This record gives sequence, structure tokens and C-alpha cells, in this order.
Amino acid sequence: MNLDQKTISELAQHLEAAELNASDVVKITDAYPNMDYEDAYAIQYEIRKNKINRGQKFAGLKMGLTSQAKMKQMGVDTPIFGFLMDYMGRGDGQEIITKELIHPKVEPEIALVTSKELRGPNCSVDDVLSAIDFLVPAMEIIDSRYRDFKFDLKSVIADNTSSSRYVMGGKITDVSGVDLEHLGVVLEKNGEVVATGAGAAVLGHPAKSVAMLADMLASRGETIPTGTFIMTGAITEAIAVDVGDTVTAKFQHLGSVTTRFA
Ligand code: 0L1
Ligand code: MG
Repeated sequence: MNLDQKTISELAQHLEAAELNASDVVKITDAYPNMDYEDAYAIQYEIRKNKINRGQKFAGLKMGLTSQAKMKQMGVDTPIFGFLMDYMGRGDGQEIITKELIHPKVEPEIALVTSKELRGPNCSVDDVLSAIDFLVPAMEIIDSRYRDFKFDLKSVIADNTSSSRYVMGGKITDVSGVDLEHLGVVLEKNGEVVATGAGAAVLGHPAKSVAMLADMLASRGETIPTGTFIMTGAITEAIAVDVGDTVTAKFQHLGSVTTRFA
């Protein structure tokens, strides 16, 4: 680590204020070019701790940069993870208040809840498949706090991987008999198809994303506890949205999920 605790606390407050005030900032590595990945996750965990200390509830974990396209764009070969809080979550059909966000983009994701603890290293796709309680169709609304989504990997990890809102479908599905790799999704904005994809867009298999999460947490001495809600990563590119837009993700087998940007 290159940053001291005081700087980590200040940067956590700086990024969380940008989130809560919906006002963008420049990437933090501009002022702290020597910060490392450990510092970046330390800032993210500090933001999480501050929210919990203020009485908000931890709701789950998310994987980000899980597509080859996004990893290539960032020049990296590993994904990143962030956290979700209850205030970020919406049910199917519930609205999202657009003015609470800076420049939201929507991406369809397969979400799941675990039925067993998952522990890395060497967590496998089979380990994950045997630890899925149920699947949920979901959408993530990413909203980087960095101006024009201009960031580097360390800055975006500190900014909780752009997490801002997520919407869960109303139907849960047992994983048995569901081919997550080939599961198709269609993303519609205002009734028009804007993106399509399949589960394999997520690291080749959405369960691989959860296995990598368990492995990344293991390097921190953490596990994925039983009952954890996890968003596995975007199946399509992220689509920019504006006030008045209605977005629906239609998943094969899992059903659909809709939100409107009020
Ligand atoms: O969930 C994601 O894949 C987003 C990761 C952060 C990068 C971005 O904001 O595009
Ligand atoms: Mg995402």
C-alpha cells in the first residue's frame, strides 16, 4: 500500500460525496499517481464501511469488467468486484430517479443467490453451480462518478466499480436444466432492441465470474457467505439512458426485468 489511512478516508469521502450529490469528479489517480490496487480496494471498503456505519444494509456483491471487450478497453485481463447496498436495489417495474445519478448506463446481468459458502482459491465453475440457490434476471445501472466515464482501473475500483442501482426481476429460477453459457438476452429501450447477447459474454460462463470472485476474495482472506446475492457481470455493452426512458431486459428461461428512468 502506498496511501496512508487518512488519505484513504479522505478519498472515500470524496468519492461517496460525488455519488450522493450526483456530481462528477476527475479520476483520483490524477492526484495520487502512486496509489496501488490494495489502496484502491481499501478506499472501496472504506466507502462500504461508512455506509454500513450510517445504518445502510449490505445487499450483495457484483463483478465488473467481465467481458473481453471491457477488459481489452481497460488493458487488463482480470475483472474487478464491488458491493451493492439495499438503497441501490429496485424491484421489477420500479422507477429510478434519474436526477440522483450523473450519467447512468444500463447493462443486463444474470444474478444469483448462493446456497453454500464459496471459498477460493481454485474455486471452479462446478463448485459455483452446486452452490446456486436460485437465479434472478437483473439489470445493473452503472454510473461512474468520473467525468465522462474517464478513469483507469485503480480509480474505478475505488469508486465501487461504478455501482449505482440495480433492478431485480420478480421471478426466481432453479439453475438445474438452465444452460447459463448459452442463455440469451435481449435489451430493449423504449420498445426497441438496443443490444443482444448470451451468458458466455461473461468470462465464457457466468459461473466462472462467481468462481473468480471467490478467488479474489480468498486473496483478502474472505469468502462468499451462504445467501449472498451476486450480480455476475454484463451480458451486453452498457446502454446510456435519459429521463423518460424505459428499459427492459428479456432473458431466455429467467423472464424479464423492467425499469423506467423517472
Ligand atoms: O459493472 C461493470 O462492468 C462496470 C465496471 C466499471 C467500468 C464502467 O463503469 O464501465
Ligand atoms: Mg455490471
